[in-house]
Amino acid sequence: MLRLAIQKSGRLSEDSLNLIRECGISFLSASYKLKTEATNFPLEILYLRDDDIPGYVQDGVADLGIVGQNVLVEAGFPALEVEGLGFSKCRLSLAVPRAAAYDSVQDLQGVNIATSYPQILGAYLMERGVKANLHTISGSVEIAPSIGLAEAICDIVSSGSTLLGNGLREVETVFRSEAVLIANQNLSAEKKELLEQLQFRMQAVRRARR
Ligand code: PRT
Ligand code: ZN
Repeated sequence: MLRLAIQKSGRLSEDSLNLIRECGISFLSASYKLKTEATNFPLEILYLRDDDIPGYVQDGVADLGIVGQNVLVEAGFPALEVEGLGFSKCRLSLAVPRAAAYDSVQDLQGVNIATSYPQILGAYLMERGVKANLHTISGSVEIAPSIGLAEAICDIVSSGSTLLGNGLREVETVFRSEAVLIANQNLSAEKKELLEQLQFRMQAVRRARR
């Protein structure tokens, strides 16, 4: 039996559940339950915080997971990725106050930047020879400049309306992300076979949607 970890409640949850259902896999889902077993495929679904999914799959507590590439790479396990799923597309971007002068990423030298993605942002800045002061905060990153915590931020953007609403302007795309299927790297032969069946169905669903 394969164990698949998906986000319990959030932006990935509905599309993750829909994808599994469209693969022809049936299961009962009650909102208070933290796991459920499929009735017509050897699959158990675990409902977790998205941040916990990469670590659980790395450790083999779950065999598979569906998570944003941003969370996967930030957690330090990019090698777990099996394939992109095409939903929850977004980008991790740097933004500064609308009126601030900005020409290039070099302008961030020595600047205080608030973010929930210190690993991805740190690597991006280091590649460009920029030394900034990263302040790691777990949420509401967009208010940091207006409360004097930082001169710039780096956060997830999709429509851009949150940046706009907080008087910020997007200046660099640091990372592009979508939901990805991830798998433990030491699956048994039987589990690998089941993963292949599942991937085959997922690819058929995606082809049919196009
Ligand atoms: O509770 P849990 O820890 O499981 O969930 P979470 O709150 O950490 O994550 P959640 O549900 O917000 O997002 C899950 C994943 O969805 C993210 O890791 C991304 O891969 C993806 N995703 C896609 C997004 C967005 N779009 C998005 N717009 N994640 C967050 N946002 C936020 C962003 O942080 C910002 O505050 O939405 C705001 C910006 O949106 P726009 O449309 O105003 O630009
Ligand atoms: Zn989270």
